[in-house]
Amino acid sequence: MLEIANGIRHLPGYLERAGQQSLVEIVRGIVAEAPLFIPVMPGTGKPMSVRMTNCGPLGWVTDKERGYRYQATHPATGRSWPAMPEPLLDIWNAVSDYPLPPQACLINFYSDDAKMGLHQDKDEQDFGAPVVSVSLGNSCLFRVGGLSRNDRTQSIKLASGDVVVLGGAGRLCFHGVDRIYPSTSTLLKNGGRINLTLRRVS
Ligand SMILES: O=C(O)CCC(=O)C(=O)O
Ligand SMILES: [Mn+2]
Repeated sequence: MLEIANGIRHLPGYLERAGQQSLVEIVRGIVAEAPLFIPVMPGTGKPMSVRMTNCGPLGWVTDKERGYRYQATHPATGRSWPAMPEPLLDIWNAVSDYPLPPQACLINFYSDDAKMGLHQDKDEQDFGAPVVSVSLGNSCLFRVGGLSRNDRTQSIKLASGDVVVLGGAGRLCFHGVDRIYPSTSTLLKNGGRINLTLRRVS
């Protein structure tokens, strides 16, 4: 376990290969029920480069008109999100140090040229619970800063099977994904990276 900054923990290789493979199978099942959508920026409608879906009681969605929010149904199908799978609850229970289960798991699909700009996770009401993130597939360069956008940042590589916990004073730190490193993992047949973020919402 590496403490990157106040309350931000990096657990390299938390999941071994078999655990990573079974999560990928689970994610495929979720995507079959709850298809990936392309999120857009509120206001401008500019598409992000990641594709997303969710599982659990609530899912994070965004559109031009209504912006970032959590809702119980898929924006395109109108159906409830698939259930939170047991292996993700196990990870949360092991690393979150929080008494209640996660309410949302956002599933991000990065193609090898996708990235995610520096942002805070602040669409939740409960900042007492950490955000727990699981990386699968190709490695990425993850950037993490402080509580204001202009604070100094540091960058770490996240590899397949790594877990990151944004908790405590680090819960609201700015973070983002600057780049994906192609061909750094054989987990996903078509390359790219999957990131799962477990969150408490309310
Ligand atoms: O892909 C990652 O490692 C981070 C994802 C993230 O920050 C988010 O979905 O809010
Ligand atoms: Mn985030």
